[in-house]
Amino acid sequence: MSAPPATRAEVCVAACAALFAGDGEILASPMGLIPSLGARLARLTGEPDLLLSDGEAHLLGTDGEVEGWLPYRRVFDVVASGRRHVVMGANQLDRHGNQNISCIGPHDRPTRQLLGVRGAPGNTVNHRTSYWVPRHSPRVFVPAVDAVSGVGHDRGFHHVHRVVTNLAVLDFGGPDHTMRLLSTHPGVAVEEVRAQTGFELVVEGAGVTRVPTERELGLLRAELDPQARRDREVP
Ligand code: F8G
Repeated sequence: MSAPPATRAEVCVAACAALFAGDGEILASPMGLIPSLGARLARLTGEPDLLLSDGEAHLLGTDGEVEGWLPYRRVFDVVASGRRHVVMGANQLDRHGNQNISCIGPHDRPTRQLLGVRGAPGNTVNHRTSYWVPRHSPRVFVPAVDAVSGVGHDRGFHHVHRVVTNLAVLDFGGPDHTMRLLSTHPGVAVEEVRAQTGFELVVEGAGVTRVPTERELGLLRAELDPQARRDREVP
């Protein structure tokens, strides 16, 4: 008997795993559950050399065994070396890939104080950066961010790779490295993505996001997330 079809959360995990395709032996730094499951799935499938951190002081295998020592201060050396791929969250993102996790409203009198820029500027100028957005909406995808935390393509020479959301996968292959729709998840219409994006999106040539294979679904359901926590993040 074949397994139940992939859920939206599982499509998102596989899309996050695909972010790391071709990365080789670098440090994966996924923020949040779905990107973390994606990184571990990538390591178990196409990217066996990917280094996974517990976010504190150790490198871990996919089943949690300690493989190495990576204290917090050393993370900065890895960032500077460029051998890292971070998947960050975003309160706001614009079409150039500028990200805001700092504040909402004017910088001198914000209506909401958020996380602060954190490691975002250093990440975006030093190494590959992707974003995970669990609720694709015009509140997140804005014409201009209120503060720049992660630096976009219009502000420097670097690589903002892709954005994975609950609806779609996007990259920066539009004119002048602007945001482009790569694929919509199965069951999502291009028009829905357009309606949930607060700026004009390049949509020509967009396909449908790959559905995880039976092997990937097996790993995800039996080993990586047997309690299906993924379904709570993306219903
Ligand atoms: C809004 C909006 C919006 C939110 N428009 N309003 C309102 C209008 C909302 C709520 C309120 C709060 C290298 C490295 C680092 C390090 C080192 C090493 C990093 C340097 C490690 C430590 C460090 C950065 C990593 C992330 C962020 C992960 C998420 C969050 C989120 C949600 C950010 C998306 N658009 N938005 N509001 N960090 N987190 O109505 O109002 O504001 O809203 O890499 O750190 O320092 O550097 O954020 O927001 O990647 O992804 O989930 O704060 O939870 O609660 O929704 O309800 O209070 O009225 P949140 P939320 P109210 S790399």
